[in-house]
Amino acid sequence: MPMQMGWRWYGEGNDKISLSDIKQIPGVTSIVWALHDKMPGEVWEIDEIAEVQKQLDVYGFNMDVVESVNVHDDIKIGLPTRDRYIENYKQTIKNLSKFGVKVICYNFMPIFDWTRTDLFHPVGDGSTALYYEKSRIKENPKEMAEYILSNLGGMTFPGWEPERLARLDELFAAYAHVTKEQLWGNLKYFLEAIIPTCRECDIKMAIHMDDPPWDIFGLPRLLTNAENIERFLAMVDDEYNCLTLCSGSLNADANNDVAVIIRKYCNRIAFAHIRNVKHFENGDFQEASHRDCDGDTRILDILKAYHDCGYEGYIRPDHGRHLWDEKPGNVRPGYGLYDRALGVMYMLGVWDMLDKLENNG
Ligand SMILES: [Mn+2]
Repeated sequence: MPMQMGWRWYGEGNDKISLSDIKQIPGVTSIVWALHDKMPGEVWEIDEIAEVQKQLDVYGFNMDVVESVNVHDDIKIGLPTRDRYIENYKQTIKNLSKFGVKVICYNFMPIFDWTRTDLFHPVGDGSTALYYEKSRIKENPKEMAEYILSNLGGMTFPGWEPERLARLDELFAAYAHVTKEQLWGNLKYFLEAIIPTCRECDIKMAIHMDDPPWDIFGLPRLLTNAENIERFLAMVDDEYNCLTLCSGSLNADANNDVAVIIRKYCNRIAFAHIRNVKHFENGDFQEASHRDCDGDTRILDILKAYHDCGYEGYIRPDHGRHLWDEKPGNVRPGYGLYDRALGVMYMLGVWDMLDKLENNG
C-alpha cells in the first residue's frame, strides 16, 4: 500500500473550499477532518460523526484521520479534574472507531497552538504567507492573540478558540507553576490512560510537533527536536503512541534535520505534514511553497526518506501561501485552495518518479 494523500477540511459551512473542489485535486483520498464546534474536553457524539461521514461518502473520501481532538487544559496542567476529561477523550476514541478512524492528531502545547506574527506577509511574487518575527514574540502574548484572532475573519481555528483565549490571564496563572518536567509527566499520565483504549479501537494517537519548536512567552514546549522525540516515544513505548511529523514545525529550528528524523522513527510516524520553511539569519522564518528550492526544509530529501522507508501512512500538504484572489477575509490563513493543491501535485510528482525509478530502474 502506498502512502495516502489527505487534505485538511474545516467542514460544511465552515470552509470555503468544498468537497467537490477537493475531489478535483488528483490523488486525494482522505479528508483530514474534525468537529470544529467542539470545545476541548467534550465528547464527540455518534450522530455528529455520522453527519460528517454522510458528507464524505458522497465523494468517496475516507475519514481515517482526525485533526485534531484537542486536549483539555486541565489535562495539560495536571489538575484533579483531568480524569473526567480523560474519560471523555476515551469515549471520543471509542465513538470515532465505529467510523473506521485510524489516526488522531493532537498536540500538547500549553495555551497557544501554532504561533505567527504575520498571517499575510508578502512573499515577493504577489502572494502572501505566514511569517514569524522572532523579535515580536516577547512579553505580550495578549497582543499576539488579539492580532491572530482579529485576522481569522470569524473563521474557527482549532487551538484559537476565542472563548478560551478570552481567559488568557486565567490560563497563564494556571500554567505558571507547570514546569517542563511536570508537563512531560502530565503527557505521560494522559497517554498511559488512553493507549489501552487506542489499542482496543485500533486508533493511533499521533502527537503534532510544537510550532515553533521552542518555549514562547515562558511556556514550556516538549516536541521540539530529535532528542525530545526519542524521549517521547520511549516514555510510552507502544505502537499506538505515534507522531504527526510536521516538517515545517520542526524545521522552523534550522538545526532539525527532518529527513534524518524520519529515517530514524519512520515506524512510529502515523501522519506526515509536508511544509517548506525559509529561514532568515535573525531567527525569523517564513512559510514557502512546497518546491524544494523555495525554502530550506529540503522537501526532496524528506520525500525520499519516506519513500525509502516504505511509508504507508497518511500525508498531507500543510500550510500553503495565499495566491491569486486569496486575501485577508476570504481565506483561512495557511489553508487556501491553490498553493496546497500545487503542493499535492509536487509531492505526487516526486513520489511517482521515485516509484518509477524503483520499479523500472
Ligand atoms: Mn503541521
